[in-house]
Amino acid sequence: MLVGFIILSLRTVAVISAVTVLLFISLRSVKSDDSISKEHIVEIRNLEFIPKELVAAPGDTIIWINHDIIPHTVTADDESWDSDLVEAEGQWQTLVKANMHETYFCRYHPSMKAKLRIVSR
Ligand SMILES: [Cu+2]
Repeated sequence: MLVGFIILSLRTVAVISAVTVLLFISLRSVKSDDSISKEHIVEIRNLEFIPKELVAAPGDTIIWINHDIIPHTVTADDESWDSDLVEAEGQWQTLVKANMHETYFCRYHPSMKAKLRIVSR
């Protein structure tokens, strides 16, 4: 009888612990979606920025990786931000700001155009 009660209690404790852990994990993942900044990759291939439009939030980091065999730049249309030269297989990154100019191009190849869409998270 006592042994049965102890086993039942242990099972109850185990179930409660498992539920608590699951709840903690799910709360953490909800929180991470809200507050943890993200890292985005924009690839440069064949004279194109991929993706052409990237949605990002202030505090996120965007990394441009140049997979072409020639250098490019990542330059805001109003020139308020600029990577300068990004060598072949080189990369450049910047921190997203709320008031950042959203359209950009390459100084060497003005037909290379892309945009950011900055949203608050
Ligand atoms: Cu270019």
